[in-house]
Amino acid sequence: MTKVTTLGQFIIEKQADFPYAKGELSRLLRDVGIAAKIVNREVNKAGLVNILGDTGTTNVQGEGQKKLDVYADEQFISALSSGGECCVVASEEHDECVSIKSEISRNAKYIVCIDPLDGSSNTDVNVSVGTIFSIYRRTAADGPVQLEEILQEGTKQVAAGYVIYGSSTMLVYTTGKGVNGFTLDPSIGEFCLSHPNMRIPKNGTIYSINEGNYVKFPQGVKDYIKYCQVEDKATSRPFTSRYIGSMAADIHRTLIKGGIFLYPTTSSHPDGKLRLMYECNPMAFIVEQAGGKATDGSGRILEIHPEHLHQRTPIFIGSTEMVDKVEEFFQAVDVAVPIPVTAAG
Ligand code: P6P
Repeated sequence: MTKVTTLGQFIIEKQADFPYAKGELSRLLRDVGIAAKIVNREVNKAGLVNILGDTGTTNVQGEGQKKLDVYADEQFISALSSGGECCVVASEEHDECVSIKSEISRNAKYIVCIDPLDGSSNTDVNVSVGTIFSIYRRTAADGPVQLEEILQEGTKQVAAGYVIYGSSTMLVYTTGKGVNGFTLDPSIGEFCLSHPNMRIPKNGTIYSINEGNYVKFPQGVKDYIKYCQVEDKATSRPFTSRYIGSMAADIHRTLIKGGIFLYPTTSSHPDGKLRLMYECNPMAFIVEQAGGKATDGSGRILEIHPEHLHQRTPIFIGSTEMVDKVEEFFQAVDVAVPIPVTAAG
């Protein structure tokens, strides 16, 4: 009979890893898990909502049916507010930070950056979507949270994780002591430890990029894509191309099977498309903790100094040897800016 370890049990068992946290971080991770279960229930019904039509339907509170990403945002903020450990939330769904005003959160020490439902447009076609979150500790002892307390480098994260709402729902997180994955068992409503101590393979044969943007990529990235497609048995090429268009799903596959996920700058997104604070930093923390690498083409994602909340960055993330290889191509040609591509391509 294998021992079932729930997320709650695991968090408490690992609490000893945090000298200063008197259960605060444990309670915060518990709150994230609660919201993830609530969002999972609605994501799984998304198809039904589309069948029933999304106007005129109301939820149990008699509210109009909400867009899923707005719903997810509300659920995570609500769970974090009632848990009492979070003082401010920086969410993709809000231009400004959301201060948590609940009385129970008066002395809260933690800041949460979150993409409540990343890739939400994929719910229309039943493709996996995800929640991505990053947790920082306040740098000031008390008083109103200042923006610079939120704009901390990724190396300062105390925890990071993602939820993937797919064929099964999983929560994967790190607190800087390795990466662990939990699968939701709907029969008991608990996330159960299913992927202890996750490690990403040092090398891989899957590259993941939206090749529809090929003509807009920097030359070095184009060169790398062509490198992946050359036949060479010694390096198991040509590699396989896999792109889901949902970051949590593409990174989850990369973490488990090895490979590389790339979202470079393009002429339409000169700073990259993906957000630093609540997509790239948490994923970089997780992948580095699992033995992989995450770079913006010239340096560690985690060492980027954030200038503003919704800042974007290019990202090359995954198996170390594959990220090293794309950096070679990228730096050989594109250290500065994308090179305008002539019609000849
Ligand atoms: P594109 C989803 O919209 C998202 O933010 C990430 O989840 C995903 O990796 C990326 O954008 C997909 O972007 O331009 O390929 O559709």
